[in-house]
Amino acid sequence: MSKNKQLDAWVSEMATMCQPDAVVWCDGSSAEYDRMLHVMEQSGTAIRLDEGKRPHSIYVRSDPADVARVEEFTFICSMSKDDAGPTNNWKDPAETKAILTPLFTGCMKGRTLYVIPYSMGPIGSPIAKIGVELTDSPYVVASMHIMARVGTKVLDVLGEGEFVRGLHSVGAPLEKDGQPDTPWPCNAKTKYICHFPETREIMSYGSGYGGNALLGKKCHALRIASVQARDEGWLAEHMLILGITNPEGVKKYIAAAFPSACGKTNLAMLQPTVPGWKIETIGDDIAWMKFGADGHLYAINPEFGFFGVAPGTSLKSNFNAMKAIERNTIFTNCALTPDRDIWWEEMTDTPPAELTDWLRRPWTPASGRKTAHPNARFCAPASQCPVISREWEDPKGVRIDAILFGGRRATVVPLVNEALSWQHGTFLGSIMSSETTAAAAGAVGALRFDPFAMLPFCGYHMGDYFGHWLKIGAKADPARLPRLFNVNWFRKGADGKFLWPGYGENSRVLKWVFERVAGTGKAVDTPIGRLPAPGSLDLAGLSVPPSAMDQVLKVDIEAWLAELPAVRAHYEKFGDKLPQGLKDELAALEKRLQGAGAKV
Ligand code: SAT
Ligand code: MN
Repeated sequence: MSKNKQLDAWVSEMATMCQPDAVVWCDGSSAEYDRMLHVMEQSGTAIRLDEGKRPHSIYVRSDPADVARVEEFTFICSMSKDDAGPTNNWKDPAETKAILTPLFTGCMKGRTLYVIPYSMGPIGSPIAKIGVELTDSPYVVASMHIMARVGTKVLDVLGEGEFVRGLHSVGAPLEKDGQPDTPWPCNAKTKYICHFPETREIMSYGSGYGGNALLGKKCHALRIASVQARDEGWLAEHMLILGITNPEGVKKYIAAAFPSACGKTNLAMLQPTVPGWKIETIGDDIAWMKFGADGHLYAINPEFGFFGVAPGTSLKSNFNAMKAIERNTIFTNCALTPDRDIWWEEMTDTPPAELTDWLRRPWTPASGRKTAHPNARFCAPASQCPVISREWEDPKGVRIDAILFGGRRATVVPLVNEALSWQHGTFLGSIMSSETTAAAAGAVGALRFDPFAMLPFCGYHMGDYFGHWLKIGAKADPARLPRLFNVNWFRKGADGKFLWPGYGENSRVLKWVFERVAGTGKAVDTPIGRLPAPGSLDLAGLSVPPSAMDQVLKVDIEAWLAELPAVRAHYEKFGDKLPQGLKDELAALEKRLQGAGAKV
């Protein structure tokens, strides 16, 4: 029970429909978290890791059919189909409820319904928003404890106020008394991740994994919040936030949009190779940005933890993440060592001699297959990151001076490119493309347009979303807006190898971005934007040969011209919702490229 009549009425209505054995209101205490771990151990969902090696941490393996977000079964159920736009699956809200009601009826039999009040953002921050997730999964309860601020303190702030309603079920009722549970209950046949933007509701059925089930994250903080942001004049974005301090002690904040599993967590925590510079983390996945009274954009990280991709994470690639996951962490779909610790590809140079893989099979380095699922995850409190910024919980947020857009592009897109204006930067964000990763079910490595890294997360018509970005720019003082950049760490040479070492060396690019914002960095104009002037990118001590640097920074006119038909086809999808400003930018780019092409 709460002080909020609407909340109480909704919980009792949902409980009547779902028919759980019990309803538990989560208080957010550490005793409650421990109870959830215990429940998971008892049911076979989790194995407690060795207390000496990985204190207070558990290891979970999901059903092999429930390992990633399911974009195919993710729906935006706006009143009008047009509002969902061409990049979302749309379903009529009434018809969807007619499909979901029978599925949810009795779906929690034999289980407990947990009521999780959560705040996305520091509790009481003017940028934060409150939601309530109802779930029958103890794994979700424990993960939400890490990923959001949860419990009674949220209800105290909520009072009689509005909240986002999220109903989640694994869709696996225990019909008969004493029916044994499976280690990872889910519904192998039916999954629906549905969003009702007008009524600020989420209904998620059949999956217990990540973004499908932790409703505060992608469903609320991006899909529903993007609609709220459109209506209220702010930005809800798939971006990390970092602080960067130069040797003189001047600190600036940068937000950066990259698709899932493209290195946001690594960039947010990177250890700079440039002497004297410092990077600190504010967030690794989501940024909510609002204008402050001074006309600048201020960002908060609405989350409380990291839900990061495990494989590839090592002391070399992300020292700070490895430190953050030393304790109090939930690991999913990694491999298990004989002494009850976890391992995944590239965690150490030499794999352990023996493991149990994520599919519970014995594994040795000779097995010839991966031991962790490529989308295996760690879920750890953000406060455990050694370089978490002092300001990360500042309710007013941090002032953003630069925004980066980046994808995985083996060709065409150079290491860094500064937009000529906010409109041009919006254009660069809108034509972002990236090779797909294991974060979503489906093919890996296929090139797709992923505007602003929001393709799976924008809760409304992407053409209107572009228009919203342009409006944000138009209403601001250009001198106070963040500068916009495009980056690409993933360009490859003719031999198929990465040209740029990435990781800590990306600090060289961040330094140039910092200096551009500070007014000291030099750039040259090219047809696609402003690239570092010769000598302005700090390459001291870097072992990349000059020929590779030329390639990584190359503006390949022919390749850009060859890309334009695909850009045009991408734009055609948005019909008359494509803002004129972006049509103008495309025409201007084409003209500049043709002019440059004619000169060579
Ligand atoms: O599964 S999540 O959506 O939380 C992770 C991701 O795809 O970014
Ligand atoms: Mn993400």
